[in-house]
Amino acid sequence: MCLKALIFDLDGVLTDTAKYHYLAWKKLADELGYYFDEDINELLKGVSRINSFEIILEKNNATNKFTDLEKETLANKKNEYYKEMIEQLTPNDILEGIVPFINEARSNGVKCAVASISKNASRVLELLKISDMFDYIADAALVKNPKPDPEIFLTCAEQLGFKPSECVGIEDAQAGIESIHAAGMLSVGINVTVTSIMPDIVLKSTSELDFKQISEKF
Ligand code: B16
Ligand code: MG
Repeated sequence: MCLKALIFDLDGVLTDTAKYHYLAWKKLADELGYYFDEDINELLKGVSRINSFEIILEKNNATNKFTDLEKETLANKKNEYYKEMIEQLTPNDILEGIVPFINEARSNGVKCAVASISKNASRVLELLKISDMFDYIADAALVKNPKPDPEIFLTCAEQLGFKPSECVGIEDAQAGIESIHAAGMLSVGINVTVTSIMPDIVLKSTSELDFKQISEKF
């Protein structure tokens, strides 16, 4: 079996948008008088917007405080804060080692895709000026079952025309590693802090991404 595709998560793998997600949720939580800190933010990595808000409510014993419509309105408010913040992103915000790693993969005929459940993924990639490096970018709006379900990774493999066993998924979040394993792919974990399932390849940062090491692991 040889490696045909690399499927990247976005937030925490291609760039560090977690800090903007944190600041935007913090702003909303402060307005609502709710507690929110970096530890709770860790639990939101790779989790969809509405499920993230549910976690914040749960941590504040406020699960039944709002109707579904109110929850959606408040989560959208956080998204407006987030959208304003990410406009600061530039190619300097691409995480270390990502561009040479993708270039080496592409020059070896390996296809690349993005499997982010962020509905802002296209805008982020545009601001980083790396959209053209990917053969397929999943549309989060079409994903019915967010991570840890394998749907988004399976969709990427299918759209690229490869079997899951020919793909490697690269993730920074526990929910993402579970999603990759459920899809039947080899996983690379970047600084995964919450781990009930260990990634197949454990890295501390994107600067350790090594194309030869990953292809040899196949
Ligand atoms: P949005 P990923 C995820 O992106 C983030 O890790 C997570 O914190 C965020 O809640 C989610 O996207 C939804 O993002 O509100 O922009 O649609 O890690 O899958 O690239
Ligand atoms: Mg992520």
